[in-house]
Amino acid sequence: MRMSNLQKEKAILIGVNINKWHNFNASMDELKNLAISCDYEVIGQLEQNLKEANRSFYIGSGKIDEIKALADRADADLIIFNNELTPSQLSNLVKALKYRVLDRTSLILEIFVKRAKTKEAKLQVEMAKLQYMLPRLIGINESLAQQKGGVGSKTRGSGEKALELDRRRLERKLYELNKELNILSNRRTIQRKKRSKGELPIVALVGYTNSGKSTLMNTLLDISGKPEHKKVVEKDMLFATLDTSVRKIEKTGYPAFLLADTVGFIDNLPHDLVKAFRSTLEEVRMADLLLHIIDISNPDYEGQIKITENTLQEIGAGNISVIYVFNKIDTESEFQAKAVNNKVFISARKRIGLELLLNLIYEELFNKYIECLMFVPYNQGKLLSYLNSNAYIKTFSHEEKGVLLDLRCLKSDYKKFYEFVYNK
Ligand SMILES: Nc1nc2c(ncn2[C@@H]2O[C@H](COP(=O)(O)OP(=O)(O)OP(=O)(O)O)[C@@H](O)[C@H]2O)c(=O)[nH]1
Ligand SMILES: [Mg+2]
Repeated sequence: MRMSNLQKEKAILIGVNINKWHNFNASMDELKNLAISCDYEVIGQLEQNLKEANRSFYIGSGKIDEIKALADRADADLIIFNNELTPSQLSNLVKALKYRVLDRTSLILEIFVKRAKTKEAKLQVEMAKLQYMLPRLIGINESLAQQKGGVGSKTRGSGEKALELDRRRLERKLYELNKELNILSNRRTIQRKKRSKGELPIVALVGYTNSGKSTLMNTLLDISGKPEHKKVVEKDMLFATLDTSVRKIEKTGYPAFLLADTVGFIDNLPHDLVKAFRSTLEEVRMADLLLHIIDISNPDYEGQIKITENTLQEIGAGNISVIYVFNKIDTESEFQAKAVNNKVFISARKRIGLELLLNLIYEELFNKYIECLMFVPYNQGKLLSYLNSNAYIKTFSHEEKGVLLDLRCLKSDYKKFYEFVYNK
């Protein structure tokens, strides 16, 4: 641990390229960005090509001395592996290297721990971390217990007992966290129900981390004249957003909709994390429409599209309609603002192509809608207030026996209230 907060901890990155994986270089670049996002200084990198991973160390055992020499020379604080290590690989590496070792998953978890702000996000992250750490802690403790006690020695029993206590304590903690999360998740469901009474359609921003979801949210908030404090955090950093924020987008002359900004996805997003974020990702599952944001300045954006699509499947949002938003066209001269079917090319930061995007959104959301005149008698107060909150009323006039409304409403409502439709 460094004395000063100003001095960053120094990390060495290790990558094992198994079977000439075509995406290896991109994934090492991403690991570097993850480390920087986690506030480490990357001071060295070591790679090895292998046909298959080494069972004890993941990397070939011959490389261990090389890593150690590199770390000693560079005065490193920790070593980060670009893959998930098994509990035994992790404990073997810690023993052999005598450095702190992180794998890709625990690095991502560490970023989430640092970034989580709301109580729910904090609990979700803690839970994911515990789930991931549980078998690994036990692996490390087990070897410690054996070292202390020695096989067949008298003290062996007490080591095992401590281990069992540890396991129980962690399991108990997991149980408590789960209970607390359920309470929060129920509260969120109630909030969502309240919101859905208003029946405003929900559009969710989804996509790879750093693709520009939050920037687009802020740009759309600006366009609809929302004050600064409604804005969300946008940053050139992986996993800038962890919490779902929902905002109302209202552009003059258009019906309102809700827009949800959510946590970004990444290759090999730890499974426990996806599970733990289930309730915050509920906003995505409940959405009427997804805006899949793609960063076209990233050389591997096609791979990122696939990863996002797979993750959407995994969280149960695979069947929702999607608009593919190719973002950051300002960075590549070959792209121009255009919309083709359900694809649109924009720049959220430079505000290029936003009208095209909005038109697509409105078309997708409101082609389920119909424009008509309705005449609602004064004794139908309930219907009037229903339409007030569920339809977009363009104009209305008070007549002798009721209100004449010029509106846009759901086609299903049109059918339901057909007897009140004025211009059949
Ligand atoms: N050049 C350019 N940069 C952009 C554009 N849109 C967003 N960015 C930049 O991309 C970086 C990431 O933007 P965010 O909006 O934070 O991305 P995000 O998808 O919300 O990221 P996470 O919350 O980490 O998942 C920021 O530095 C933005 O300024 C764009 O249209 N053009
Ligand atoms: Mg964001």
